[in-house]
Amino acid sequence: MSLSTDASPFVSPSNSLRHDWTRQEVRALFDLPFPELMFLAQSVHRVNFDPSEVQISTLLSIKTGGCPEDCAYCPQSARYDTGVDAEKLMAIEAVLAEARAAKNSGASRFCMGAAWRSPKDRDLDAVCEMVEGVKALGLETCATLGMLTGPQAQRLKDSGLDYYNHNLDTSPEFYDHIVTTRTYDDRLQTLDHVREAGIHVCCGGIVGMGETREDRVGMIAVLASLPAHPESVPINMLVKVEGTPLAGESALDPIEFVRTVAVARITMPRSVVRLSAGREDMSEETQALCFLAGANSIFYGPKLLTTPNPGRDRDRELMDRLGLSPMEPT
Ligand code: SAM
Ligand code: DTB
Ligand code: SF4
Repeated sequence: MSLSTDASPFVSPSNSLRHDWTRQEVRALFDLPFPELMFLAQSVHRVNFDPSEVQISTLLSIKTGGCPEDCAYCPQSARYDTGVDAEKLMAIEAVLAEARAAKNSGASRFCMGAAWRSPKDRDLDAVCEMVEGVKALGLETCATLGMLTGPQAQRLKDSGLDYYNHNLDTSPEFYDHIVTTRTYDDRLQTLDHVREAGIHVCCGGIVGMGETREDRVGMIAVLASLPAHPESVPINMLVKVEGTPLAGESALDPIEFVRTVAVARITMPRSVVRLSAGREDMSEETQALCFLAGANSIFYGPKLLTTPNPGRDRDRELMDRLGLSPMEPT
């Protein structure tokens, strides 16, 4: 890789999308001097987005805890003693009240998360009613419910679901260090069902789980080589939760986090890249670098699913200081 400020071959003149990213190319991006990487990321970002706009999503855990899966990062797995108790699926009216509040505080998308391996058909009936209700409020809808069959994805689409979140989390090689109760291929299969149903895909991963840079390279290479790039790519910094196997993991260098965001931006130029979990423990300077690296979405509101997120006042203040404004839904 030459040390040049020439953005080619990554910013193609036709701004066409590539789905054939090799690990070698993705690794070369990660290895760039930081100023070169940031220049490329900004060049790509500006061709495709207004760099002062940030998409605003709010999360709600509609079914918390008691999950049978063993994801080593997750406070909601029934296998770990994290103090998160298993609850039942929330009532529809309570979910709609939260959605109304999210809309009034400025969110344009409402993401409903459930601690399931996969939804039972009876549960899906209730979630479909929630999706219809949230959509009727004028919000974009997103859900993350675990693995889906093709018909389940179709039912969600028919009820008005705009996005489905299903993360690949890490590289194929590192996956079974993190989760043993399902496979990478299971994840890819659900993503296929979601795509086939015509729902927008929200798919990314978590860094800071003790993976190597090569695992981060592998994860981005898989995401950027999907037949269609996910419309939304959440990059999460591990939230270390006491009781989970990853609680004692050492912190990832924030600059490496920013690099991961930049590489996601360059390889998936038209995707909205979300600076996702982990902002509560991230400096405002690191967050600002993530926006410079091409992140253009956040979760807004004081709680993610079970863990804290910066308060609304703090985020409004940060956005004001950086001159960022909310992105209108497309
Ligand atoms: N159960 C469903 C599933 O796993 O697909 C949906 C909910 S699950 C909590 C959604 C995503 O949250 C996971 O795929 C993971 O990427 C992210 N996540 C969970 N715990 C996390 C943590 N401690 N830090 C960062 N991200 C986390
Ligand atoms: C995503 O990529 N991150 C969100 C959302 N999609 C569902 C979840 C973050 C969860 C952080 C841990 C918690 O709050 O339980
Ligand atoms: Fe369950 Fe999802 Fe947590 Fe894994 S990430 S334990 S599937 S809630």
